[in-house]
This record gives sequence, C-alpha cells and structure tokens, in this order.
Amino acid sequence: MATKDEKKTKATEYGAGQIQVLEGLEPVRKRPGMYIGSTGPTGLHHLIWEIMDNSFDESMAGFGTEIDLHLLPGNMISVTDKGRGIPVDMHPQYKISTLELVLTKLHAGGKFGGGGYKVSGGLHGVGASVVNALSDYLKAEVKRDGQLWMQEFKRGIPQGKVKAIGKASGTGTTITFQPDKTIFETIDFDFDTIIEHLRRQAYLTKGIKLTISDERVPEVKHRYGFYFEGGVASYVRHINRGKEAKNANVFYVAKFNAEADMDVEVALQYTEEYHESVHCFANNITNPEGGTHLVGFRTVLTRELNTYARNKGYLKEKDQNLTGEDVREGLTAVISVKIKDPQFEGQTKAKLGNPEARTAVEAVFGESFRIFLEEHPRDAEGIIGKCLLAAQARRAARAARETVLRKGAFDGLSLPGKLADCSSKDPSISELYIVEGDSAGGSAKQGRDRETQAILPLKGKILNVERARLDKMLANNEIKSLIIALGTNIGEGFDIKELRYHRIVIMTDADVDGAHIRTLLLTMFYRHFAELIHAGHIYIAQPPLYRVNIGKNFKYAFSDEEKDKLVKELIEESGKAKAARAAKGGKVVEKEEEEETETLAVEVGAEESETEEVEVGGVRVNIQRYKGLGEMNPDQLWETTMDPKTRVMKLVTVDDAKRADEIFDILMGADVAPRKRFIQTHAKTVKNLDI
Ligand code: 0RA
Repeated sequence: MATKDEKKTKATEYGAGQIQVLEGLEPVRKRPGMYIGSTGPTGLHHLIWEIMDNSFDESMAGFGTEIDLHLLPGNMISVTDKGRGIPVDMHPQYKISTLELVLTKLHAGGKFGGGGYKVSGGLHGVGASVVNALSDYLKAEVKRDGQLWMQEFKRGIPQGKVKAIGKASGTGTTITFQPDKTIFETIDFDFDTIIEHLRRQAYLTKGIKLTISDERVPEVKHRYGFYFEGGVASYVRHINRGKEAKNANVFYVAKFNAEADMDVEVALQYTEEYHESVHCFANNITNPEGGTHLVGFRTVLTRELNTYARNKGYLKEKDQNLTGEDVREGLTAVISVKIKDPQFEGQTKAKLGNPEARTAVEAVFGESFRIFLEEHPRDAEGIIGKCLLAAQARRAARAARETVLRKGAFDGLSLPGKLADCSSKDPSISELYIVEGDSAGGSAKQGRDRETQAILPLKGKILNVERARLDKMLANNEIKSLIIALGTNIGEGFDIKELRYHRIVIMTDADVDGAHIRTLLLTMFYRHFAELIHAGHIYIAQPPLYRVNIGKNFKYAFSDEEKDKLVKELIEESGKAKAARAAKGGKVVEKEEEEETETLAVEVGAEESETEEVEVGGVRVNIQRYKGLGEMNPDQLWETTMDPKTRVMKLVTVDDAKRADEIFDILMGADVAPRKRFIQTHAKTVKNLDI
C-alpha cells in the first residue's frame, strides 16, 4: 500500500540518476503542514533538522566531519558543514545553478550527496527547498574551487543569481535562514530541544563533531559540542548514567554486513532496573515500534544467553530456558542500522520493515555477542545472574497465579445477580451476550429472546485498572461474574463440557472504550479460555453505526461506505416514488414529506444522539449516528444486532485473539507512549471494528 508507493517513488527518484518531479514552491507555502508536519514548534524545529540532514548526508558520504550550528538574534539559524559544497555550476537540463535548483525546486534533493545513505532525522526528508519556501530570508554560502559563492532568497524567491564574493580555502556550505513568522505559530527556537536532537544525532553518527551555540543574546553565549567516539555505546552509557551496571563493559559492535548491504551497530548493558530500555534506529530515524532489526536482536539475545548459560552450567534442568521476558529485564540497548532503501510501516510509519535487517542484525550481533560473553566472563556472569533472577521471579509469580486458579475460587458459586439468564438449559441453543454498560444492558435485556439469550452487563470501569495484570483482573468481580456465568471454571479446573452457552457474544460500543473492553475480553479468552476460541464459541456483535431516514423509509448502515451508498439509494428511490405519484396525477406535497422526516428524526434521535442532515435536490435525508449501543431502543437493538434471522456476527479466530493479546500489552503495559499512540490512531478506526 502506502509503503509500496513510497518505495516506488524513491526507486525512480534515485534510480533514474537525475532530478525528477520538479515543482515550484507555492504548494509548500499554501500547505506547510503537508511538508513539515505542523506549523507549531515541532514543524519549526523540523526546518533545522532538514538543513542538518543535508550536512549529515554529505558527512556520511565521506565529506566533512564537523557541523556547526548557530542560533542568532532574531531566531536566525546558521548551519555550516565542511562537505564538498553545493555545486554552483549551471545545471545542464534546468539552466539554473545546481545551488538554485536545490533550494527552489521540490524533491530536487534525491540524487545529491554522492551515493551512500540518506539520513533523515526529519519527517519526510523533504529537502532544503521546503526550508527556503518557509523562510522569510535564506542565504546560501558555498566554498568551492577556491571561491566563496553566495545567493540570497526571500520566501523562496531568489534575490539575484549565485555570485562569487571572494576567495576561500577548503570546501563547505553554510545555510542561514530565518523562519517566516507569518507561517509559524511561533519562531522561537528552543535551545534544549536542539541540544537533545544534536546529541542523539552525534551518538548515531560516529566520528561526527557537532557544535551548537546560542547567540541570540550576543553578550551571553551558550556553547555545546558533541562528539562521541563510542557511537551508540556512548548512548547506552548516557541512558544508564547513575544506574548500577551488571556488566561494567558495555557490549558494542559496529560492522558492515555485505549480504544485506547494511551497516549494523549494537550496544547493550544490563542494570539493576526491571524495565527494558531498547532504542532502535534506521538511518538515524527512531523506530519506536521496533521492526525487523529489533526482532533479529531479540532472537539472538535470547538464543546466545541460553547457550552460554547452559554451557556454563547455570541452567541445569532441561526445561528451564530463559525466556525472552527474562533476558529483557534491566536491559538497555541501542540498535542502529544504516540501509539503502529503508521501508517503514506500522501505526506511526516508524517501524522498520526490511526483512534483510533481521538477518543482518542476527549475523553481526550474534557472532560478536558470543565472543563478548566468552571474553568477558565477569560481565557475562553479571548478565546471566540478572536473567536468572528474572526467571525465578517469573516462575514464582506463575506458581502464585496457578494456586489461585487451582484453589477453585470459582467452584460452586451461584450465578451472578447481574446476569439475566435465558430460560433454556440447552447450551447448544443458548447465547450469552456480554454487553458494555448498564444502559445498553437494559436495552438488550428488553429486546432479547428470553428463551435463548442471556445478558451480562459489564461495567466499562474495569478498564481503568491501567497496568493491571491479567491475573489480577481475574480477581475483579466483573470478570469473576463472567467466568461463573460461563460455567467452565478456569485453569486446571477448566471443563469445556460445562460451558453453559455455545455462543458467547461480545457486544461493545463502536468507540475507543468499546475497542478497549473488547481487547481486554479477547485477551482474557485467549490466555485463559483458548479452547473456547478454538471451538468457535466466541463472537463479536456488529451493531450498526448509522440509521439513514428519508420520509418513511429507513435503513441501517454498518460502515461509512455503506452509509454513503444508502443515502444515494434512498434519494433515488424517493425520486422514483415522487415521479410515480406525479405520473398518476397526484400532487407531490413537499411540505408533508419534510414534516414526516422531522417527526421521525425526533422519535429516533435519543437525547445524546448525533444527527446529520443531507439535502440533495430538495430531498432531505436524516442520518443518525449511533455513538453507543445505549442510544438504540430495545426493538432497534433486537432487529439490527440480536435477531438470529437478520444479525451479522463476527466469529473470533485465534488470529484475532492473538492480535488482541499483542494490543493488550500495548494498552496495559507500563510504557505510556505506545499506548497513547495506539489509542490516538485507533480512535479513528475503531468504528470499523478493528479489534
Ligand atoms: C548536490 C550535490 C553535491 C552536494 C550537495 C548537493 C550538497 C548539499 C548540501 C546541503 C548542505 N550541505 C551540503 N553539501 C553538499 C555533490 C557535490 C559534488 O559532487 O561535488
């Protein structure tokens, strides 16, 4: 999909060996957000990253190791490198200097930089021309061929041609720019933000020397310099400062992997902490969701530590391997790859997808980590000791959980009071609806078929137990009620023959909370009632998202596309009906029809509903969006969602549940950032029943 398209664009851009897709800069000024993400502080700082990326590219291609940044009065930024200098000669095809081309045409950056990798700390790697377009003023100074060249721009427009203004020794480029205050919410650069960014870039680009000075107030200059000989090993030491290390020597490897045509750099150190702190990068872009390089790293880490521990006699029992979880406790690691054609995917487009990154990391990291463990027995001992401790704790927790389950906490308990059971005692025709919230529960109880359908309302609140461990959740009264209602018991006492309903239907709202509770339930079924999923007993109800009314007609829509289609259909039908009546000689009473629409709208529209009205060619269509199940009255709920003759339900597969289980870790884990990202991203998609 998007990734493929991106790849295609890049391939042509680079492959053709020349500048393609040239455009003027007006689109950038018109819609800056499209190019730099936002016009807030993040977008503003993006301008600096963009300019610096060009200098990094030049340095990584082997030209220049020093980059200096100055923050000048009036929030003017200047970036100086010692690269080859942007060429100033006439570009044969475009009849302007390459310098002007680079700074005035979109996407003109593609091939420049002389091969090597394109780093990009920026959002899209959009190029210097975007910065030029969004700058009130920009000046390019180039040292090349013994001359100092200069060209100036205002809001992207050249103020004359490039000209030689003096003699110069050496080569390099200085770009000085002042952001356009009519574009940005603020043009105040934040020194700390810049420092953090530069520090990180310095860790990730071994051997580069970065300086930054804040000279906005000329009397008080602040200067910082970053140069990390240790590359990402320095980064790991920086993250672990102040913590007690288990291996005093940081493990570090940096190697080119020829098969995958990729540079791999890995550093790691264990501390006494319990959480994991692993940071992945591809071409200096952070990959908060990891990706193939992380997968390779984890595989090797677990494998090598197990091999070592077993060979040295730390793991005696056959079945007592260290798990992935055991080897991640207290781990700090940085994994950085530099790759020709990175492919990003995932929720935030920040997950590396290249399969060869996995094998490259496995090869480079595997070999050198094995040697490290052999050559540093004291460090190895410290690491293994930490992992064994984690394994011990894991086993103890599991034993504790199992005793809870074994104790028969669920034996012989009476059915919960909240359950509105069905009258049939035949499980093969009985259904249990697990419904979110009391108000939806009320509608479901009234609307159901009492003989075969049981309703168990669950409070959404159980979800507020953030970071709750699943075993703790089993002790939660709401979940207990559910387990008792199922009848199967749990853990060692589980018996599928005791299942009281052959269809268990999860019925939640089509919003974030609904998705949340569904994930939780699916995770619980996956981890503790997997047999029910395998046997096809778990379903997800599909309530409609909209009711589309026109005159006396109405239809339900279960997706946005369906809604749009229905609106069209209904309008056509109504048009036909009108035409037919007109043909019969009857008068079309527009007024009457309108009134009907309104009455209907009032009747269906509960107090909290959201309605939308579309008018096409004089025909009014009223659209009601159901925000929650509670907005439907019992009859509507029955006819749209519960009536076995007409309803559509989704059978939950093991894959669905597995995915929910992974999402569960994001939602319930201690890490706040991924959870936030997940919720933000899915807030828009949950209505498509994305589990
Ligand atoms: C185009 C071609 C070459 C280098 C550059 C652009 C270049 C751009 C920037 C932007 C900031 N600093 C830069 N340094 C270089 C290759 C030049 C050659 O082949 O000589």
